[in-house]
Amino acid sequence: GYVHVSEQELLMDQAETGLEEKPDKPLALMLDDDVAFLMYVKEGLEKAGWSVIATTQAQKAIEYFHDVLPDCLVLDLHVPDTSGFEVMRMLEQKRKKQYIPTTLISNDCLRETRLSAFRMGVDDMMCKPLDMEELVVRLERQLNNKRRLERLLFVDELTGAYNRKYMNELFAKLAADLKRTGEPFTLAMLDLDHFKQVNDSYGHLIGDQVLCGFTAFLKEHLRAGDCLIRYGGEEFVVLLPGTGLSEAKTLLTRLIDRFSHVSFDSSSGAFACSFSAGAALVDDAEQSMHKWLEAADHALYKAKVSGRKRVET
Ligand code: GH3
Ligand code: MG
Ligand code: MG
Ligand code: MG
Repeated sequence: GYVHVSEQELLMDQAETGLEEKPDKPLALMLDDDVAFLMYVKEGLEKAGWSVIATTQAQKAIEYFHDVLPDCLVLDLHVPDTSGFEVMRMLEQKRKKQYIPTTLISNDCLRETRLSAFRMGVDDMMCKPLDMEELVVRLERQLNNKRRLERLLFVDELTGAYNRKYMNELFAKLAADLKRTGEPFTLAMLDLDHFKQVNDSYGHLIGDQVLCGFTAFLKEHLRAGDCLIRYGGEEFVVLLPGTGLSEAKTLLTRLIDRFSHVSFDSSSGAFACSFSAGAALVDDAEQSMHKWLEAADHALYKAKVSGRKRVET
């Protein structure tokens, strides 16, 4: 089911992937020992629509970084007892896993400084006195690149649902939340019923349209914090934070019912599809994601053998 998506379509799709729905402002984490300068930049960025966490202490910057995971880092090269480089070194492991564009701001813009900065892996560098407008433009460019990269990494091309790579990341985060708060969440596996027959009767292109329509339907009906993942061909996983098993079952039953009213077009007339679901309660942070996927898959199997178009736990 490979479909070529043009650049234009990809841009249009941005509006529909959860990544872009995020209404909250982009977050910059800034370190500079010059308080007046720090405040000046913070205010400038905030005016341009950013949230800014600003600190004069390198140690604090590192703590905040782990707590909030900013969209970008703005580091002063010269801070007492340490340097922007040192902070980057300390965050190296984390920066390897996530793309957090880092801008270095320096008093000197000597060739040697610039070379070391870019050799260290900074993404951008600016000099003092700072051109505020230029910083904003540069950070926006970085943010766009970051969003674009995340889309390429985490979003399924055909449907616009998240992919398994994203599921791994999100599951780890939810498991960490569970460990901290003790609040379980639900993992459900959804599978279109007799989807092979859709392909066989109407062709693969119509099959693809059903997959896209199914995704659009689910996105419309899931709640803001819920996450939809295309797990495989016509199999989807939904992660439902803060949702227990009986609530999830109610939700999925309602979705199954509503989806039966969605109709798809084909050259031989309109048709409807159904899906089945299996849900598992994730209530033990020590267990691997694999175990919960297996549990949900087992429940899904029960739903299939007991007649489809239903949810089991
Ligand atoms: P069941 O109710 O038991 O789930 O039956 P099923 O026919 O849905 O299940 P089966 O696993 O036999 O078939 C899944 C089909 O999904 C087979 C495969 O060709 C189709 N499929 C997988 N990925 C895509 C895709 O990207 N596009 C299209 N059109 N079809 C796909
Ligand atoms: Mg300084
Ligand atoms: Mg199926
Ligand atoms: Mg299947």
